[in-house]
Amino acid sequence: MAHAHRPLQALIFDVDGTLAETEKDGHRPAFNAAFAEQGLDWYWDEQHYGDLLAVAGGKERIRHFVAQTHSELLAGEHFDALIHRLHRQKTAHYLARVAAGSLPLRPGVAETLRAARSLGIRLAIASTTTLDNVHALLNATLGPSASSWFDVIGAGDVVAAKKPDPAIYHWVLQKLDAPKSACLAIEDSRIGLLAARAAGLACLVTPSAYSAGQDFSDAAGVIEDLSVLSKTLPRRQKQVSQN
Ligand code: XBP
Ligand code: MG
Repeated sequence: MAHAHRPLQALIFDVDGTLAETEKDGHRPAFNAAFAEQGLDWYWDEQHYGDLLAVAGGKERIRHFVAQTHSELLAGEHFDALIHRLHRQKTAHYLARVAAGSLPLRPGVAETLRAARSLGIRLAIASTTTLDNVHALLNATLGPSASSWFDVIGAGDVVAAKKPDPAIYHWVLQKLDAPKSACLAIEDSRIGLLAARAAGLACLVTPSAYSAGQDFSDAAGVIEDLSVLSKTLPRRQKQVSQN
């Protein structure tokens, strides 16, 4: 049975891969710089990093890598402290890259955000990455007030389980206080799509460099970039999800 059509009230954006291509030249080199700083000879090349993206969350990703390649370290007394130290350093390197302006927004992102604001469609973020990273990216690409465009920013460790777990979407939906059927999630990856769908949201996918070719059969639509969305937003505002 088709559900009632509701006007679109809110867009909920993923960050990495969706707003900007942050993984290959942002997060990946930041992890490598942190490894080097700790005197570790670990290095994630572009291809290997693509495989590691199956695990969302930087700390979780490092842990997964260690389990695969240096499992003897896992039981070490100081292992958790090492993960946290590495991740703190990684975040500092990532923030420096963002502040340097090396990570531009993907096509159509700024236009979509502006179109939504002028139509009175609310904005939110549901990301796996660290909260500071989200603020820094918005600040560097859209100006110092851009974080305030978003009614809710859900990020990082605010929930215990990362995507594909729907926890971050549940958290954002609760704060947004809008019916799910009036919200649209925007993701670039299969794990993001799974998280949004498991929270009961319609999800539009804009595949990124690493996620191209993944299975998006459960998406409300697949678009090359958000330029299309910025143009169709007025129409979508009248007619949202059919699921
Ligand atoms: C993308 C991720 C993140 C980043 C690393 O999240 O999987 O883990 O690669 O971020 P999303 P942290 O697509 O949901 O924005 O190191 O800060 O965890
Ligand atoms: Mg993503």
